[in-house]
Order: sequence, then structure tokens, then C-alpha cells
Amino acid sequence: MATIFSKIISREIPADIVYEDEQVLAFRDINPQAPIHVLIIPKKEIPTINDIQPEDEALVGKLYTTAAKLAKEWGVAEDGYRVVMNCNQQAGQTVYHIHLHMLAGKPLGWPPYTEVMKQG
Ligand code: DGP
Repeated sequence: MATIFSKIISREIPADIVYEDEQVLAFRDINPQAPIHVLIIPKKEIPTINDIQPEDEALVGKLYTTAAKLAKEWGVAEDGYRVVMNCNQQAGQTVYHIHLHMLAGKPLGWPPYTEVMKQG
């Protein structure tokens, strides 16, 4: 089912897009929890982690390689960064189009959910 992220992919609604190729799109989160907070999404509509199929494995892997590529470009790869993907309501998923949160630019603390998931 189409979500707001489909409308970002199709440019029906604006977003601060930082990377795009044929398979993935990355844009800044509208409610950033860190100096760098981007969402990396597949262009293919996959609602949750539970819906990822074996044929999607390379595509999902690409979300991670895209995060690493951006981290290197932005100079945060060595200091470190966090990637998180929420699944369903108890994890705080609000948009049902899988997305990798990439957070960087400050100490993120531990456990991770104190920063990232308190909204949920
Ligand atoms: P999650 O809770 O894991 O489903 O994260 C959804 C994230 O999506 C949340 O951090 C806010 C962000 N978000 C929701 N709507 C929009 C939007 O229209 N534009 C942008 N850039 N981000 C959005």
C-alpha cells in the first residue's frame, strides 16, 4: 500500500533528498533526533521487515551499503553512527514502508531506544 514515502519517491511531496539511485532513496527525517538523521528506503514498497522476501535480500543490503557510503562522504564513518529499522507498532513504526534510520553527529548513548524510540 502506498504511504507518504511513495509520494516522496514520486516527488508529489517535497523532502530533503541526499541520495538517489534506481533502487533506493535517502532523505532527511522531518523530526531529526541527531545532527544527521536520514531515512534510507527502497523504492519498492515493502511495508515491514516481516514482508521482506528472499528476493529482496540484496535490496535490503543496499540500504546498509548506502548508509556506509553516506557516512564516509559526511566524515562520520570512523566516529560512528547508528542504523535502526523499526517493525510494527510496539517498536514505534509509524510509516509502513521499510526505512533504515541513520543517526550520527553526536554521542548516541546506550541503550539505543532511549534516544531513538521514545517517540513510539
Ligand atoms: P518510524 O517511527 O520508524 O516509522 O519512523 C518514521 C520516520 O519518518 C519518523 O522519524 C518521521 C519520518 N517522517 C514521517 N513523515 C515524514 C515526511 O513526510 N517527511 C520526512 N522527511 N520524514 C517523515
